[in-house]
Amino acid sequence: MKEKILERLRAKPGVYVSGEEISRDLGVSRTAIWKHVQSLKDDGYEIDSSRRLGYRLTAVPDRPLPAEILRILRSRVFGQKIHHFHSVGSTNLVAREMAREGAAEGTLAVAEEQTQGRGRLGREWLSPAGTGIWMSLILRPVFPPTDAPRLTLAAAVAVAEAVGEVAGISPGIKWPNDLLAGGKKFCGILTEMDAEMERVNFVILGIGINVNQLASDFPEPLRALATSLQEVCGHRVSRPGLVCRVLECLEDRYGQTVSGDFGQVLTAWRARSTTLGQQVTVTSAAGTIDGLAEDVDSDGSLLVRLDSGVLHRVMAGEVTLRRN
Ligand code: BTX
Repeated sequence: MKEKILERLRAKPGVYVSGEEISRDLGVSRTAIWKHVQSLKDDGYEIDSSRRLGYRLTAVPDRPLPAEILRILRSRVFGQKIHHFHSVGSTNLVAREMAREGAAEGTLAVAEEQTQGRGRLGREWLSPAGTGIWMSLILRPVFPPTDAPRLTLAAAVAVAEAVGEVAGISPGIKWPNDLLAGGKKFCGILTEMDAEMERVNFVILGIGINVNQLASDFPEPLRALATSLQEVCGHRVSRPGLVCRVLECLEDRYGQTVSGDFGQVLTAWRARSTTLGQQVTVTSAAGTIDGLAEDVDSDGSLLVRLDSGVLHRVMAGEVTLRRN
């Protein structure tokens, strides 16, 4: 009903629509309409109310609300079902619960704010209210668990493409999951899997994008490392618009990944990589290695040519560029 009322107001932007007319057309009481309008105002819609004239929509919030996303989303499956939260611990945890309860592939959890946003290896992901995109997508790929790292690469490519279109910048990808602009990180991807030996039950693809923060919004230690799209492109970026484009690009790249066309994803990933061809230090649970980041393999691992000439495969780790 709330969505239907919003559609009525949106059809006549800036013009009063009488409560009586909405009440008659939608078959609900005027009190019920008033309550839905209050709820829309809580979501950030600016609506003038007049006893005599009715309701008038004057501004739409830049929030990743289902109504704002679904009216422009052109995907087939991804994001067609959206759960929006004003504040949540972590969308990855919420999405995992939904997946366990049987939520369909493509279901999206998105939050205005995360109070316990997570990075890899238990690290923290700063997710303040109102400025970023903090979202998790449920995937149910039919492939062996060993293929799951491919999804991180596919997601990095998809987000880079979406950001490129929406913000007009050309982001780089730092292996395996950081998106960079101007040498600073604006997006991180956290891929978590629930699997048996041979079978993936589901994957939660968590994507965090700094969209409209200012440099001064980042706390001091992060300021040197992190940036936002607004900082890079010089203007605010529509969050619902970007969520849509990310979902659409993701659906395409995911399709390639699960249908034997991962080569196309790899080609796009290589073209955007800021890691390949660089002298790097890789730190992982197995220790630290130095060498040339030569390529990325079809399982998503990084191939590093050690100074000894041996080619070393890195499945997971932290890459820093070596300064000579
Ligand atoms: P990561 O482990 O590669 O990056 C985490 C590191 O990045 C932190 O230790 C910190 O140095 C830095 N960092 C923290 N917050 C930010 C930020 N907002 N911008 C730039 N740098 C930051 C990356 O992990 C994976 C992040 C995934 C986040 C999404 S948001 C939706 C979903 N829910 C959830 O809890 N996580 C994912």
